[in-house]
Amino acid sequence: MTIALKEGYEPLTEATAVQLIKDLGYFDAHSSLRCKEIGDGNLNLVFHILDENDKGIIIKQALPYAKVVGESWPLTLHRATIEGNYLKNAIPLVQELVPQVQHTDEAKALTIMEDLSHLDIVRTGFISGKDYPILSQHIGEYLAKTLFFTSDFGCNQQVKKGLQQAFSNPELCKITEDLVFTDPFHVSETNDFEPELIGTVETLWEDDSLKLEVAKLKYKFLTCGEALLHGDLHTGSIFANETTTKVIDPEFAFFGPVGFDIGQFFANLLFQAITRSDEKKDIILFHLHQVWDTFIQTFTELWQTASVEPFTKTEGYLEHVLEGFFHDSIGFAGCELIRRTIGLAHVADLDGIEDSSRRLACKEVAIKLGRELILQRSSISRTNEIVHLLEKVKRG
Ligand code: SR1
Repeated sequence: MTIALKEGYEPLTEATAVQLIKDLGYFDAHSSLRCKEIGDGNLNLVFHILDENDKGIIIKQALPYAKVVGESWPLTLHRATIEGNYLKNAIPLVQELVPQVQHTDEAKALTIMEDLSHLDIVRTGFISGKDYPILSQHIGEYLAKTLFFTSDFGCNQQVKKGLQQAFSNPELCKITEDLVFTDPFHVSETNDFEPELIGTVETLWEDDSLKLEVAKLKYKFLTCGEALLHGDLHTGSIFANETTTKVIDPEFAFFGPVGFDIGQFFANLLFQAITRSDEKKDIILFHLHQVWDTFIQTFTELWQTASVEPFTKTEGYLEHVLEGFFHDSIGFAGCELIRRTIGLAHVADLDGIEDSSRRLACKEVAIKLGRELILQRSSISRTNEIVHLLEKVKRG
């Protein structure tokens, strides 16, 4: 199928990206620029442009289809506008944790932003054994601030309703509804797993108690507009080094359940906890505890100092809200573990393991841990219980 392109939209090439950036005046017309398309995500083109002095800039452009599948899966260009608006306007107090946006163009579906190539993609760094000591503190603060200030606890009711309209994102939500919550739990063309896993996968498909809990989580994702989510907060959406963290790619942003962003981050840490040797996984478990501790500490401070909701003064309400967020996070983490293992859009943490018996063993653990997290989410109240479950599942 050939996609009809909208007027004013043309997918960039390395040559036209250079011309565009010169036309916009970011570099001298006579500079000699180098440009490379570096997009390794599932959806977009990403051009990295450098001048003679290695001053760089990034152009990200949405394609009118999902790159991971091809033109047979058309996809709205409006996601570039959602991403630009999220980065520019919707995240008070986390400016230092996102890339600085220089320019957006709705018709061309592009966002021009600060060059982050001095940082690593966290997933890639983790796989190579690197650590980012401040990552979980930064992400805990990022989660608490973005989610608090766009929730009814920290955002004026009229403002929030307006933001909900501006961040209506039905096509991207549908991707998550299908790929995270529906397809992996049913026979579906989008599923993708090694034949050796069929026994474990069929057990999931036949597990009605699990399906009931996934249905509840999906319903929450569909209906619960608690706060403005990033919507795709895995470790491939985060750049970092020792001191700096930058969250990228918020094109899935919409008003949804707070636990979804937290759960996606939990799950993507857990892929590392599953695949690393015992000696090397402690730092990942530290991040698991630290992100939740920082989230509740920062969220609590904001609750006490920046609330717009009179009931936040009522004893027991904060604890009730945080407990709900935690249980949801655990359930959503379980869904993310399963979908990245047997659905569309896998993670390199698992797929990159060359030894096939180790790879399959890790995938079995990811599926089984995902199942346990979904089923047991309401009785888990601390992050170290997640670790205990992981150990139990690993023991078999
Ligand atoms: C068709 S898009 C597949 C996945 O890529 C994105 O990063 C999201 O995680 C989405 O589910």
